[in-house]
This record gives sequence, structure tokens and C-alpha cells, in this order.
Amino acid sequence: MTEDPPISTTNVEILRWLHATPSERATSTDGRIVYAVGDIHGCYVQLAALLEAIVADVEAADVGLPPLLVFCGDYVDRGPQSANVLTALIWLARHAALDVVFLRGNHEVMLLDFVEHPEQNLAWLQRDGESTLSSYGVPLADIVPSALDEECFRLRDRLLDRMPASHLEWLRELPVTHMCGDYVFVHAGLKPGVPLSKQDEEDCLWIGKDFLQADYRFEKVVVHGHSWSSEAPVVTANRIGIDTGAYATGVLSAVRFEGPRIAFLQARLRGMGETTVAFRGPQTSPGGL
Ligand SMILES: [Mn+2]
Repeated sequence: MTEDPPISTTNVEILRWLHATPSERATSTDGRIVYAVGDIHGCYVQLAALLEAIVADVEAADVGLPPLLVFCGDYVDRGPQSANVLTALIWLARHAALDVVFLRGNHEVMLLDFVEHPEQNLAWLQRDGESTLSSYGVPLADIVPSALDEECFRLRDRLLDRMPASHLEWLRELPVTHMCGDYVFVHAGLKPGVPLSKQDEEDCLWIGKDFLQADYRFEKVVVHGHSWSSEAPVVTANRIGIDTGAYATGVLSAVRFEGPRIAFLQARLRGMGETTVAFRGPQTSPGGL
């Protein structure tokens, strides 16, 4: 079984700022406050701190409809505590006084593919999945790489012994996109030139520069994760990227929409961030976000 999650988030700093310019294209969030959270990748401590900050923000706001909280996928792999992240998210879905949507990321797909066909997913196991198996108490450390194609079935079975059934069930049900007001939420992005209703699932989960470098205007502004280059979220005319590489930078980001107003929250683990240029958002606005 998984270890108890650490409860201290004192080593995490919360940063909040209002984006300088309101969105011109996206003015509607269907009358509610909407939050979207970027790629967590097993970074449970930052997730816990960010959720605390979001809950406090919700309590301070004068809201009619319950706020919507969208997670943009890639909950597992790379970071240290994937099992605890899934436990926390499933708890949140059951208990939070928010509407919560969890999107599918390509790392959730790779984990499920490993469960179905371990022998075909050894590259994932060695590259990104090792930390996820380890978080469920299934270490790979004593297995030599050349033995993996035989050992992978045993590793899969040990993982299934230790993974709560609710985790597997939850992973299998994640939707690929979600829409609210003038925004569409998706893990990786969308294929330029293709209407929202005709998007291919593979593109939604995996697309890279074909989406990032295009200035194509979809029917809605795209909010996505999957690709990061620094600790700063990216805002362009057609998309908002909120993956800030938490597993490498220590920084987990969320965006907050209220009508045309765009704001950001970040949970920053102290003592990390050497891999990128330090980023400080503009200071907190006086009235909160
Ligand atoms: Mn991804």
C-alpha cells in the first residue's frame, strides 16, 4: 500500500499574480470562476499546497455557482509521489465543494498501456514509469535492464496488487477535452485547421510544436499542459500553456479565469529551479486575484 502523504507544505511558497491584460477573445466562463492546473507528474507536495491556496481563494471570493477546477492531465511519472497524487485527486473528486474535471494526459495512457501490454511498453517503464511503480512500492532497482522483457509481467502484477482498484478505474474514465465558456481545456493541444468537434484524440494527448508554433484561432481559447520551457506560464492570443515542469523546476502552476480576467497561482518548492531561469511573476494584486 502507498505511504501516508506528508502533510507539511511549509517548504512550498505560493505566488499569485493577475495577468496584465484581460482576454479580448475569451470573455465568458459561463458565469463562474474556473481554475485549471498544469502537469503534476507526481509532485504531491506542490499539489497539496496549490489546492490549499485554491480553496482559500474560493472561500474569499463571492461566488454564486460552484467554481470549476480542471486538471490538465499527466498526474503520474517522473516526480516522486504519483500514487499519493492519484489518492489526493480521487479524494478531491468525492469531497470538494467544487466541480472538478480530470483530463487524460499521455502519461496516464502510457501507464494503462503498460497494464494491458507490459512487454510492449518497456521504454516507458525505464524512462518515465519507474518512479510511478516505485511510488506504489514496486521498485525496479534490483532488475537489470536485459531482464525487463521477462520481468515486466511480474512487475505489472505486483503493481496491480498494490494499486487501489479505484485508481485504475479512475484512470480509465478520464475525458480528453472539456469546454467552459470561451475556453477549451485539453492536455497537449489541438491540431490547427481542424474544428474542435473533429479533433483526433492522439493530437489532443501528444501534439507539440505543430500546435505551439501555430497562431491558428480555434473556436475557443485553448488551455493546455504537456509542453514547458520555463517556470513561466505562456499566454498568447490563441492559447494558455500552464505546464511549468514541476518535476524538474519544482513549480506547479494554475490559471484562474473569471470573465475576461486571467490570473495565475504557483506552488514553488524551495531549493529547486536550478534548471531554468528564475521567474517571478508580477507581485500579488492588492485585492487577491
Ligand atoms: Mn504530457
